[in-house]
Amino acid sequence: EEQRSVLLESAAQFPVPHGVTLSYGTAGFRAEASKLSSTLFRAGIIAALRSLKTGCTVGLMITASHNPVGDNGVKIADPDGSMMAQSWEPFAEALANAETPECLVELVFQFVKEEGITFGGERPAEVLLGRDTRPTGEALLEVSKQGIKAIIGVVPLDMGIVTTPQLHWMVWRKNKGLNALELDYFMQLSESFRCLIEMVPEGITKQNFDLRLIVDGANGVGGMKLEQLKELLTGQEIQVRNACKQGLGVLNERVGADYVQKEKVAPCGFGPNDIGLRCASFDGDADRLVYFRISRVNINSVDLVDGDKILSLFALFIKEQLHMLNSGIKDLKNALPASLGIVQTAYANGASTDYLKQLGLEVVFTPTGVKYLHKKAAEYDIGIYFEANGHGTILFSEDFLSKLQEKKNYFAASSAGSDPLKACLRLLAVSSLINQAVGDAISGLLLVEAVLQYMGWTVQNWIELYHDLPSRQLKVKVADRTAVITTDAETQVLRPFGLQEAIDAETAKYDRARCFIRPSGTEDVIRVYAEASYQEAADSLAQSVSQHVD
Ligand code: NG1
Ligand code: ZN
Repeated sequence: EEQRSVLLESAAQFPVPHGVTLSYGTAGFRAEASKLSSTLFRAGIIAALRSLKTGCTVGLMITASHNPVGDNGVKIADPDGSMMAQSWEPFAEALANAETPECLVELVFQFVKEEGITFGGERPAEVLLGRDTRPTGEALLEVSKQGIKAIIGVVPLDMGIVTTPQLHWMVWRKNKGLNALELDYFMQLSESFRCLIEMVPEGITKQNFDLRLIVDGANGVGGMKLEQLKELLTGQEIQVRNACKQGLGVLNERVGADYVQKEKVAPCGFGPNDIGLRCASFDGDADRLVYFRISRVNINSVDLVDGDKILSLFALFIKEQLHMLNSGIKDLKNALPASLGIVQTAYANGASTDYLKQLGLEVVFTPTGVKYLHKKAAEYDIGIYFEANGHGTILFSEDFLSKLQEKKNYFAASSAGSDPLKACLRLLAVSSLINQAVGDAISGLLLVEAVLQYMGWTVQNWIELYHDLPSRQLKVKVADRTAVITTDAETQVLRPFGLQEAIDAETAKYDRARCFIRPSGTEDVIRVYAEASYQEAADSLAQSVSQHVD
């Protein structure tokens, strides 16, 4: 009864705005910030209930990632640091859209009953809150706290301004009973990075490996944090631009990974003086990373190194370490076989998929959205997943990590300095450098740098791994995006009837072409993707398919 009145009273303070229906999409709830108070209050409730249900710490991150500064949003992290279980999304959506405090209370009580959740149990329940640098973040965070506190027995813990991956990492660590402060994050990253750099083969460090790297922080939280972490790194020359300094530049405005990847142009603050240098770009909450190089041919455009190529670099390195680990082992019982899986979406450039398959790797596809990729990657001993837009990471199974640890001890005792030992150490360092909870631009960047040094590669070498097929992405505004239903990892349209046949007919007009459409999970649009052997073909295929969608 007390619970009921607390909820009624606090919910009344945050009425839902008229005419706004929210869905918990690929990235949680997202909208124009002024419309989000009731949503953030309710997200607080959802997170609190999730914590009660799981008996663990969960996370609530306030960000709209690469979207304009006027937008904001919220997503909930589960105890293992991954996205909130999909089975809770319908409840989250219903709660966010409940029109009155009474409806809200009914929904909560009904759900709590179904899920067998008890209020104010003995287990301490806690929600870690974080936000990006958006000016609306602080007020929205306060509102979320109200929502959390409206559930008796749950406490909010404000982690302040953090990157999305930092918050997910903190949740994951906390539930493992490990130190989970920002400093712990920085220490873990810098130490594992140092370990990888120390094991770069002799000859390479002595060569003229160009240590210079320029990073575009998207005027967001990532650049700010990298500036701090940089102080702990040795032998790395990182220059951060668009680092979110007061009054200098707007978040995500003509900067950031999304802009660079989609427009294939240099972000603000980069110019002719940077020609030939290795550059990288984060998105607004630092969970996406792309690399690029200012084009020598056309100063306004860039040679892009997207998520697919980062994935390929990582896959190559991991494969090589696994090979090294098992090569020269005479006694089979000392071998450590590992399943290695590569996870992509339909947006992956076809040339990257061909390349990975040529390496003999197992490549699988899931629908767009981190939650799908992450889940699939977790099925392997080592699963590497990336979206073309630069979101991805490498997951190591607990079981494989403990075997690796055993091997390391064994080799350290029997064959110090051997290749298998080095491979063990490198793989262990990668597993602690790369974020196990979610894609992380900062840790991804350090791994790229370490692998490039290990290979002794320039950006040019990396770019030449394979040549991207020309592609085009368009979006079409439609009255109801849910009218489009897809299957087969979003590569085939089921509804409306006849649309897939039309896409097939258009695609057949071009050589080596591929095309698919899907409803966006974050915007009210249908996205169209086309790929072909030359740019004009990709453009015109995307164009004509867009007309069928309209
Ligand atoms: P939607 O709007 O569902 O396409 C976009 C990205 C996803 C993912 C989410 C979350 C593309 C084509 N889509 O989703 O990959 O990153 O945002 O931020 O880039
Ligand atoms: Zn993001």
